Amino acid sequence: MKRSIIITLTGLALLGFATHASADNCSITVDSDDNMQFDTDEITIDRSCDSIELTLTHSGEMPVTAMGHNIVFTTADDLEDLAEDAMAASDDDYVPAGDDRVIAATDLIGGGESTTLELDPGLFEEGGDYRFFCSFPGHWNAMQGTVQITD
Ligand SMILES: [Cu+2]
Repeated sequence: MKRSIIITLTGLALLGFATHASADNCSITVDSDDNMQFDTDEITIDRSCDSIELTLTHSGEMPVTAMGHNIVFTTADDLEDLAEDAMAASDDDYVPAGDDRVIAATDLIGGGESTTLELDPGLFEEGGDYRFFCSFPGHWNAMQGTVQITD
């Protein structure tokens, strides 16, 4: 029963994307799973949006302590060092507090959970080279992607 409700909601969401293509640039959903994967390797930041509603879902079943996922935005240059340093920030859900290499980050979630971040597109400069990744220890190599900037 629960599954059929989820499928119905997904169908409505797809319908929404088809009929309101432009407005949906300001609302992004990325899924993650128990196989340490995001369902996309690219996130588009449309700078014409006042705000971007970024939702991360976790369609797996494993708890946050074993298969936690988040989305952290940073520059391509900072990605590797930040990802390494983030592993030590266990008290802050693996997002180092006050670290200016972190442009924005969602909460850390486990299986069956979701979280939404109101993202300011003005944080991303035109022509900048940005990446997103999961900062849970050991995940960044498999869970990362590029950021496309549009106006
Ligand atoms: Cu992860």
